[in-house]
Amino acid sequence: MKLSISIAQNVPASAPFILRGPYLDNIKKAAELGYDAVEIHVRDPRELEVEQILKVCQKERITVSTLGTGLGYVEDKLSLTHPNAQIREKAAKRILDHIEVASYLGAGVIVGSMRGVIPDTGRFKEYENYAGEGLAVCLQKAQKCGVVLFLEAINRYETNFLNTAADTLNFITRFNSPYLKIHLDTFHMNIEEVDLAGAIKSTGRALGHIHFADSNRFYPGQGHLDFKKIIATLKNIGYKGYIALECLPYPAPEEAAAGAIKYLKSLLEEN
Ligand code: LER
Ligand code: MN
Repeated sequence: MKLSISIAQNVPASAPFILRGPYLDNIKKAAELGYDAVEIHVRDPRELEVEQILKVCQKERITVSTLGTGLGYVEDKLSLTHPNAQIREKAAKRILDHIEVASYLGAGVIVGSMRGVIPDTGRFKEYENYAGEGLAVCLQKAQKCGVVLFLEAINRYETNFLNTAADTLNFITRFNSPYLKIHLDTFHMNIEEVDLAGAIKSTGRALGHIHFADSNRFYPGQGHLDFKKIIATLKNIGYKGYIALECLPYPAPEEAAAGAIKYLKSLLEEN
């Protein structure tokens, strides 16, 4: 399993991304620390210097595992379940832009917070269908571009839609596409799942991406999650995707980046 680290530019301290600042500098830093890949979080992917990123990645022998779309929700309030159809359309258009850029970078695209929150639970099905329609549009382009979409299960304090592995598994079956996979995040799982290992096992081959953060969203080893067991379970289901570190930058970005890889490499070797 390969290790990826989240990088972002101009985000608040409370955002769960480790390395912050210019993307090119952080790609170099991630490579120096021994990461196989970076996960780029960007509000609008058209702002990325794609050629420069590819050049640095090639030179540093590192890849871009994934593009995160969530800043489009946090900063621009775009979502696939917004009551306003024009905003739903803009959200899908933003994800399409991510897919376009991801196809150049050889990356996958995360749909996490961008699915939004269902505002009127009395009309849950209607809003669920809006998300389905938006995702279908994105999936069509993803298939054409050879980009895999990762739909993330997110805890109840951030959204009321797709909180668990079971919810997400159930939702994606309607698409029956190898280009739409489940994305788990150990921080959210710790809040939602009865049994973390059981939830991972239940996703099986449908699992495409996983975020690692400890129970407190600090880097793995700084809380009380059993990463030894989590890694053993991922191995057990034959997981071949990335483990991407999406954690708070505490005690400091570089310390978290270095501490996480040291801890996880030891567990990966021992398992
Ligand atoms: C995104 O990957 C995620 O996990 C959300 O909690 C972001 O706030
Ligand atoms: Mn996540």
